[in-house]
Amino acid sequence: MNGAQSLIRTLVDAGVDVCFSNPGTSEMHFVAALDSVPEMRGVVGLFEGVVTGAADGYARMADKPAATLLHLGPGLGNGLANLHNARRANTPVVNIIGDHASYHKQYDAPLESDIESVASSLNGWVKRSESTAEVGADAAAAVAAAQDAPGRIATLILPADVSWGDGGKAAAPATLPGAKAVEGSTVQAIADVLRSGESVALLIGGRACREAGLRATSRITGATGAKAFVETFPSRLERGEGLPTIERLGYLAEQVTYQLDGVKHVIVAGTRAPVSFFAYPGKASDLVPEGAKVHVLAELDEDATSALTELAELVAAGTDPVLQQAARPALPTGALTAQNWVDVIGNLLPDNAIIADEANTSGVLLPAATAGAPRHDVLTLTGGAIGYGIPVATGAAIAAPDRPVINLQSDGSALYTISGLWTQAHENLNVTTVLLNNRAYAILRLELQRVGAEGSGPKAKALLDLSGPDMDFVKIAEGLGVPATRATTAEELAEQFARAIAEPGPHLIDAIVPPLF
Ligand SMILES: Cc1ncc(C[n+]2csc(CCOP(=O)(O)OP(=O)(O)O)c2C)c(N)n1
Repeated sequence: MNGAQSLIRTLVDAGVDVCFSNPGTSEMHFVAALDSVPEMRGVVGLFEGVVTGAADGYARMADKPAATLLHLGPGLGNGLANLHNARRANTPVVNIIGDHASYHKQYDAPLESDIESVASSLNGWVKRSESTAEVGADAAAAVAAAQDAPGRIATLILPADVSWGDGGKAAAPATLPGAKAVEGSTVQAIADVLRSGESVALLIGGRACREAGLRATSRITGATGAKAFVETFPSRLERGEGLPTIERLGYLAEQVTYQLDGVKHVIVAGTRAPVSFFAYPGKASDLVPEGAKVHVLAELDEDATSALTELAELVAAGTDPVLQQAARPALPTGALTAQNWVDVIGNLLPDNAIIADEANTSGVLLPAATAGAPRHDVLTLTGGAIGYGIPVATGAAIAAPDRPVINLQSDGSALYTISGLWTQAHENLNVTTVLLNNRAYAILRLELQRVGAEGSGPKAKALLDLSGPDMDFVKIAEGLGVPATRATTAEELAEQFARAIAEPGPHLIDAIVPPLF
């Protein structure tokens, strides 16, 4: 066995059997080794941001990491923004980064770069494999590091000679300790806070945004009168009919200030106390109401779901969760607006859908329109680095081939990683992209006002305008192999969306919507 074969064998034995790849010469032995370990599925992405975002979407749905295969420092650098989003989602990812053969590095050939420096910005686990005999053990350690609670980016740097050398040994998977349990005394202390009679807000995140955590949270609020919120950008939120509907904390600081008005205690479980997404002149960065105390029920690496369930037993024994009833908006009519396009989605969302939400400003009314739709998962932009939607939808569709994936996708963000559509076509994935084409960086028009940037004029406006030429996403999608149609009215969107979800394979609908700002 050569090093590459031992690496892939070890990954597969540890359950990592999908590798999103954009390889180069230094990774050719890894590419060749795919044929000797048939259990590993290689999926090509045409830009590294697609590769890394797909690995994020995959792991959010599969609850286990995918591998990425990237080409030296520049390949990793191209993939960095979506690895950043994965890091903020606490998604486990195993990066395999090819490097020059060890004896070649001294020559400072054109692709020579400081891979460790690029990788270290991800605050995860980084290792360079020093010998062929060690690659298997390094790979097992990488998978374990990626899955160490709450999940992180593990990067294994693989020199070409280590990869092609003989004497590779596959390693057995490491045992994973799982999330740490919260001390009983902590749960007791939080129960006392809830019984204090003062106003309490419970903020949940991470794994607690799935059914068990949501049910416990609903019981707690029902029994104690506490408010509850889901963190602003959850990595995966389960919602819809039959689940408790817990409001998300807003994106704008003003919304959060309103949501937490009068609160004296903020309890966090699997997330952190709220902060403003950006600083604004004269406005607070810390969004915990003045004078309120923050109490940690569960840190990010602790089992927030079990802690919430134990807390519910203490303060809400005999109280059932409040479950969302089925409720869909009526099918609307007329030229597309911010309200009617979400109503179309709410009306037609298929059972058991996965929504990759990068609708940005066009999606402000989406949560209300889909609250009573059939049960679904929502994946959100955890790290604020745009261009995540198409890749994450791609990875989610590979993780969950039997579920319809709906990518609600703003135009500006789509263009960062638009080539991911080709991967969807190449793999024949069931992804329906509704492309919210507002021909603008609309959020930045709002932000331009909010940061108080005085005196902006036509030159500033021009930087935030995506019209002239107007982009034709039907042609772009078709050129990348994805069948596409254009909708300008709610009726057209409804007809095209119903058809797209009924047909296997990817589809894109270029939905022409007015910019909100
Ligand atoms: C990687 C990255 N680059 C740039 C930005 C800054 N940025 C934030 S929103 C935005 C424009 C978003 O436009 P679009 O996706 O069309 O959504 P809209 O605001 O129109 O709803 C940009 C460029 C970012 N967040 N991340």
